Amino acid sequence: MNNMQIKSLEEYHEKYALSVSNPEGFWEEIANEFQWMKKWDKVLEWNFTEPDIKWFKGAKLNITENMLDRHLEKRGNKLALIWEPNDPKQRFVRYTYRELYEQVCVFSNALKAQGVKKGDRVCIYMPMIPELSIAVMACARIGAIHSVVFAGFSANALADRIEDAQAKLIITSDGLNRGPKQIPVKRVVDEALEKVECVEKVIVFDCLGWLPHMEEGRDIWWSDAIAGHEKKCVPEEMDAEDPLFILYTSGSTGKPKGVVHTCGGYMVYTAYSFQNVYQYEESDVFWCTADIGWITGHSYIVYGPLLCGATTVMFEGVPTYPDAGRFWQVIDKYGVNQFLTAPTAIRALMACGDDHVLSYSLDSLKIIGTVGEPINEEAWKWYHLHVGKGRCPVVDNWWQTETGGIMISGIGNISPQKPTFAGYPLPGIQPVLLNQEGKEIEGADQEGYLCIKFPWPSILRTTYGDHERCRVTYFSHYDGYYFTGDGAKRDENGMYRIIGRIDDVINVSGHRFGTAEIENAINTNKLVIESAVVGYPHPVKGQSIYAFVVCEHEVPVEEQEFARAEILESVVSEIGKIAVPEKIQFVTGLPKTRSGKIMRRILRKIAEGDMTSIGDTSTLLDPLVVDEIVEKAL
Ligand code: 6R9
Repeated sequence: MNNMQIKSLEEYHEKYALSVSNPEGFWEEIANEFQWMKKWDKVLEWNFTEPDIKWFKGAKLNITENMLDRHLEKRGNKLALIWEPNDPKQRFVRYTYRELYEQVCVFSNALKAQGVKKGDRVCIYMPMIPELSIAVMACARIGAIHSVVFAGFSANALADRIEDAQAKLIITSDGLNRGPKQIPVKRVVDEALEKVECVEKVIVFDCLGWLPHMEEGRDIWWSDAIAGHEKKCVPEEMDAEDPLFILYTSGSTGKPKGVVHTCGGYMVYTAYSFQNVYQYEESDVFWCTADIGWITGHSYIVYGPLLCGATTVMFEGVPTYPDAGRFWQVIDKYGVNQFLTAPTAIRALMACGDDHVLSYSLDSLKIIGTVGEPINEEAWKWYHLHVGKGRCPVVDNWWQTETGGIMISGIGNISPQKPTFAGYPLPGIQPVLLNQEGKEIEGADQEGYLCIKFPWPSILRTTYGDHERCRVTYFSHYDGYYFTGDGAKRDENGMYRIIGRIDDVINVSGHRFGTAEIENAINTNKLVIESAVVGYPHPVKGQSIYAFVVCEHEVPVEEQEFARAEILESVVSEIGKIAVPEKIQFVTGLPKTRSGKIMRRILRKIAEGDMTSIGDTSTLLDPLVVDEIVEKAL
């Protein structure tokens, strides 16, 4: 996809200006680089009121034809996917484009044989193994809508997502490897399936040889499901605006929402952003360490790289197993040229000492990226110096599940870098800073709510099954703008720095959780009457969770350890280990306004240990509770 690659800063500015003055012309030229079964009647039709956004209206395509078939002639023998197992002693697996194409076709046929049709929802709950990518693409090939659920979510969280999407089939495995541990997966699916009724079939990949319970008539082994199927499968003709996938993400209220992305726009934007931000060249090897359970894995392990004919690395393990040099060892092993990871991983590895990184050459690296949360200056500098050896640009990728692809970021070695600043918007992206009244803030050195005022091809189209929720969450805060939920700052050169969430979303190790979601989980515990959770700064995780909990009876000190364990168990069971609070403080009441609203601002200050700036508490229903909470703060 070299034709759409920006090659200089000057060209970036030109392209950016064009994308604003003539967005339709700009995107049409890029869209022409892809293979369409039928081209569009209209490039863009939109309003942010309903919202109703259509890119490439009337066009027909199949995204996998663009990821696989299209490359066969030129890149049939090129490596498409390199899989690095959890255990470095185990053999790695490689797929050429032809092999991947064949595997996807076989599994597409297998899904069809299980009765999956265009428009059906398929839930994928799997470890980071090649079959996960194959399953994702097979769904896309036959027009089934995939909903990948991160395999660290609990049975309850999985059941909610299956139910919401009304998934008909689940693809899973017996268990998974995670560093030194092996974790059951099928058992979680079985438990989730006790709570839902829509699922007809479960395909199970044998990852660990565990022989889990197989429900007669419902569960089928992957190897049996694919047996005898052809290595060819005609790709389903999809409308550009047909849904491609659903991905659940947390917001400030209620249960996680199913963000819906569509075929045409998502294809164009993930490829465009990948090609540009990472300046991918034909022989490069690209590695993104995310899990495919999150949007970063969707867009920059599977879709973006394969659309661009790249070699993409997929890693099953964790950064610190068998030791803190694992990432660097893998980079040297495959000659990785572009590397993308999260600030939390950088900080964790930084804390393990420089020796682990200094013993690897990392000569192949050209560009290193960071994504998922704000990166602090110290981590940025360490990454640049020790991983990038002072010569690789750090591209800080700001974006969201809802945006589908990278929105604000450095572009390879082309645009300027400034630690902690994500940088300039990509062409086609029109960010603005709004003040509380919703007025655009102009000029340099300003801070405000980050919103986007014009659609780009991979903007979310709806939240599954509840369009009104999409409107209220993203398009109703400020008329005519997409609301990101982030606060940002713009410097004198127009570069953006993302400050963090301004809503009730906590970002723990790059994972998003809503405060309400965690509170609901805590409140399921029978000891608990009510709770309030807030985020506070954590040296490795970015943010950590602090829970203030009111119990039915005051919990004596000697019983607190037990009660804490019980509450943690509730969170593990409702959401998963990834969402457990670091601190739980038992309190007799929460600071509330007279109208009963919890004053999180005060609790945040207490969690941060900043007792001097708690501010005015006189409007509270019972100001005395604050004194008590402060006194016993953890
Ligand atoms: C891609 C992804 C989105 C939220 C987003 C913001 C935070 C992501 C960031 C960043 C600062 C970056 N975020 N990237 N903050 N700098 N480079 O992470 O999607 O899981 O939906 O999270 O993460 O707060 O609003 P998602």
